[in-house]
Formats: sequence, C-alpha cells, structure tokens
Amino acid sequence: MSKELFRTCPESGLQFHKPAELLMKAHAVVAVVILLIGGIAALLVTLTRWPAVHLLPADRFYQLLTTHGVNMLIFWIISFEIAILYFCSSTLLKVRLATPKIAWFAFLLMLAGIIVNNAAVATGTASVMMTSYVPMPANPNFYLGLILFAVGALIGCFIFLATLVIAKDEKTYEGSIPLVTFGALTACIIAVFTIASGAIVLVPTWLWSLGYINNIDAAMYRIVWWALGHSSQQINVAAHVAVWYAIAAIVFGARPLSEKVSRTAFFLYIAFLQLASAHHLLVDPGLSAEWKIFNTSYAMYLAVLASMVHGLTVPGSIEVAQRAKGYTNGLFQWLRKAPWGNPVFSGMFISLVGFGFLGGISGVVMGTEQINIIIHNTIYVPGHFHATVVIGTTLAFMSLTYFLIPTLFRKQVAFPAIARLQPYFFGIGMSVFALAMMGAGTLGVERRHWDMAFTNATLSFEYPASAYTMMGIMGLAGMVAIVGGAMYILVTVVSVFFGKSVESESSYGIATSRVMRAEPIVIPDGGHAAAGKWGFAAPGTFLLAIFFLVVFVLYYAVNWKYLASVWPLS
Ligand code: HEM
Ligand SMILES: [Cu+2]
Repeated sequence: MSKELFRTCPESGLQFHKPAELLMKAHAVVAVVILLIGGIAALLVTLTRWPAVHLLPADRFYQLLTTHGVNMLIFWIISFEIAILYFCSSTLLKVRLATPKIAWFAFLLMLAGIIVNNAAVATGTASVMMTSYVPMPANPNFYLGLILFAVGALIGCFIFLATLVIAKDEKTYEGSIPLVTFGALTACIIAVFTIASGAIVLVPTWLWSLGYINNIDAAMYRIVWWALGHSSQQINVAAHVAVWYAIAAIVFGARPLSEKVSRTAFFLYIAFLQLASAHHLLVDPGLSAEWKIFNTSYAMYLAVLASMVHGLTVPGSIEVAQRAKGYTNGLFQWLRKAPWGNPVFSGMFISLVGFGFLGGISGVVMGTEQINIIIHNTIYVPGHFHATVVIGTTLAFMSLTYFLIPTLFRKQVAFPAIARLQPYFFGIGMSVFALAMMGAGTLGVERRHWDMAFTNATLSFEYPASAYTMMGIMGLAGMVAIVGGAMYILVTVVSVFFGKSVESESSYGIATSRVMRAEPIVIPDGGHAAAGKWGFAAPGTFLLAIFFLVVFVLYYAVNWKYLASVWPLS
C-alpha cells in the first residue's frame, strides 16, 4: 500500500485516500447541484399551494412536483449518502477504497440516471410524481433514469462493503468497526434491499412503458413500490443517525452512552423496517385489517423504538461530555453552553429535535391503522415527511457539510455569519412549514392538489377559513426555509469553488474526532464525578425524554378522541 495515496488532515487527524476523496467530492458536488434544482422546484410548488399566490397552472404544478420529489428524495439524498458511505469506510477506517475505477463508473451511471430522468420530466411527458403509480404512464426514460441511478448506487454499496473487507484484511482498525461506520453499514444493508425492490418494480414498469408488457397490476405495484419507497426512508434515517453520532463526536468528543445499545438499535432498523412499509397501504383494498394492524401498529414500533434509543443516547452522550467539561450547573447548563453558533452543532441538534418531535410523533399517529384515516392523503402527509427527510436527514447532511468543507475540501467556510444562521432559517422555517401542513391536513386539505378551492368543479366543497390560514402560514414558512436552503447552497458553492484554502486553522475549531477513529476517549473519572443529579448520568436528557413521551401520549390520545368525532355513529 503506497503511502503517498493518502493525506492526513491536520485539523481532524482524518486520513483520506486520495482517489476516494475525489469520489466523495464528486458525489457531494452533484448532490448540492441537485438540491438547487429541487429547491427551485420547491419554491414554485410552494407558491402554487399557497392559496393567495396560486402561481402555476395545473400541468406545470404536477411536472414540478415530480421534479421536486424525485430530485430531493432520491437524487439529492442518495448522492450525498454515497459520499457518506465512502467516508465512513475509507476515511474512518484509514483504508484504500476498493476499486476506485468501478466507483467512477458507478458515479457516471448515477449521473446519467439523473440526467435521463430529469430530461424526461422536463419534456412534460412524465409528470407522474415521485410514486409513479401505474397505470399512470410516464415517458420510458423516466423509469430508465431511475434504473441507471439505482444500479450506480448499488455498485456504490458493494464498493463500501468491499472496502470494509479490505480494512478487515489489512487490519487497519482494532476490535469492531466504529459506531458511525456501523450506522453506515446499516444504511448500506437496507439500501441493497431497497434497490432490489426497486429493480423488481421499476424494470417491469419500464418494459410496460415501452409496450413489451401489457399490464401491471396496480395493487401489486403499490406493495412492491413501497418496499422501495419506505425502506429508502430507513436508509436515510440510519444515515442521518450515523451523522448525529459523528457530529456529537466531532464537536464534543462525546462517546455513546452504551455502544451495545446503540448498535442493537441500528440492528432493529434492519430487522423491522420492511414490515412498516405496510403503513403506506392502510386504505388499499385486498389486504386484511389484521395484516395492516399487525404490521403497522405492532411491528413498526420496534423500528420506532430504535429511533427513540438514538434520540436519547445522542443528546445523552453530549450531556455527559459537557458535564465532564464542567458544565454541571442545574439540569440544562450543558445545553445552554453548547456551541449554538457552530452550524455543525446547531443544525444537528435542530435535526434531532425536529425529527423526533415533529417527524416521529406524527409518523406513529399516521401509522396507526385506525387514526390514519383522519389524515389519509391530506397535506398532513407531506407535513410529516418534510419533518423526517428535510429537518431530519437534509438538515443533518447540511450540518455535516460545514465539517466537510474544511476537512474534505480543505476550504474555509465562506460567509461564516450566513453559515451560522443557516440552520435556524432552514430548521425553524421547515418546522413551522411542516406544522402548518399538519394543521391544514387535520382540517382536511388534500395532498398534491393543484387547487384547494376546487374552482369550477362539478361537486364543490368549502373549507373553513382556518384551512386557508394554515396554507398561508405554510407558504410563508416555506419561503423562510427556501431562504435557508439558498443560504446553504451559497455558502457551500462559494466555499468549495471560490473559497480560501485552509492553511493550518479551520474556521470552526473542529475538535479531533476520536470516536470516528474508534479510539476510546478519556474523560476524567469516566465522566461519573461530573455527572448529574438523582443518580442519572444525563438527567437533563432524561427530563427531555419524559417531556417527549408526555407530548407523544397526549397527541396520540387526542387523535383517538378526534376520530370519534369525525365519524359520528348516531
Ligand atoms: C425549503 C425546502 C422545501 C419546501 C419549501 C418544500 C415544499 C414542498 C411542497 C409545497 C410540496 C407539495 C405538497 C403537496 O402539494 O402535496 C412538496 C412535496 C414534496 N417534497 Fe418538498 N419541500 C422542500 C424540501 C424538500 C426536501 C429537502 C425533500 C427531500 C429530501 C422534499 C421532498 C418532497 C417530496 C418527496 C414531496 C412529494 C412529491 C410528490 O407528492 O410526489 N422536499 N414539498
Ligand atoms: Cu414509510
């Protein structure tokens, strides 16, 4: 193994394999360009759903909704995830990336897929939206683009796995792989399952769109499509949870409270997520009520449990690390004294809280067979998933970017004042946006509807004025979030392409990450002397968790009560 193929980052101590580094950069740059395209579509779509503006005509609305959904949920997130997989294998394990040449081939396939798919949507002949349910037909290139992209991503997953094998062979680490890499491995395993399901559903659909197959069963399509659609969300969750752990380690030198518990929680994702796909089929005919209730109301909770474990151990480990540094006053001094001006931290923490409170609680409510019907197919649904994939995943990836700019790209973060505020604009804007959508959805406003007023419809329907207010708040908050997204793109693009290079100091004083290098951190006294109240190592986090549970139980109960009122039996 020739040494000049590696460089060591002076600030973080991370060791980059140069061919891997180039690949990570390429994937990250493509991801950000896609985010820009998805963001422009987000702006236009939001301005249309905002009743006072109602910008686009119907056909453009559905076309841009397709552009937005596919670019954001598939191309942006997965491109960034491939960069994360290469980082978590090659960089964290200090090993060469397996087969960089094939990795470039995979990159090109993904890029070709993005172009082919977007070109198909741009012609206006593939406005079938993200879910592309048959028998609604799209231009064959819509499916072909997705297939090319998926094959590229699948190759990327195998390169990640092969790199782990090389690291094990060459003994570049001791003991088991670090937790962050373990999280990435979880994401990778789920991705292989997801992409296989994608192939099973999209290849026949592509052949059908070309005329080689004359019928695809709509119900069967939905079952297999959601094996893809839901599982891919679990890739995102595993990946952004790994990013949370990484950032807790980077910023605080925090160590997970219990590695075993965290690893077990990752394993629960692999074991239970496929069953939870059933929550997308809750009103589908042909599936029994028992099947739906078992898979969503029982099996799903084991995957939810895993997220709650991570949601507890990440802030818990930060609290323990902060207390060890002397922030021991009261229950929350550790949190008040956290580096709120560092976007690596603030973005990650907003991501964690927003994902848990908004995404998590609404997800369980929606996933419960009985109360789902209150908000089924309303705008509550995008309210929920913007809390998970935007506040949870996207914001976590954004905060990681502020770490990668100095370490991977070797550039200073441009416009630090903007970077500092960015997570607040994006995170708070998105939170209000998602809550307003949930509010409007609870009042019945439909999802994916071009005109909530049903102008000139044969059967008219009047929403209460409050539904319009909610949609107005959604529009305004959406604009704040868009500004936050634009700030991110401005900072990253200017830093990476026009930024000053990093000499010896990084702009964010990023501490060396020991957990990511799988070495134990020595906190004086194991952190115990410094630790908390009432015999808890992390009492503040414990109190937050209790608060979470109370909110959770109340909201859940309110929905059952509400169900009784929307369905009067007398
Ligand atoms: C500032 C940021 C964003 C804004 C303002 C925004 C806004 C919207 C709006 C208004 C809709 C249409 C909802 C409907 O009519 O049913 C939508 C749909 C959607 N958004 Fe976003 N979004 C943003 C970011 C994102 C991101 C980062 C992702 C994914 C990572 C995402 C994924 C989706 C998906 C999958 C859909 C559904 C598309 C479909 O129905 O086929 N969005 N978004
Ligand atoms: Cu799902």
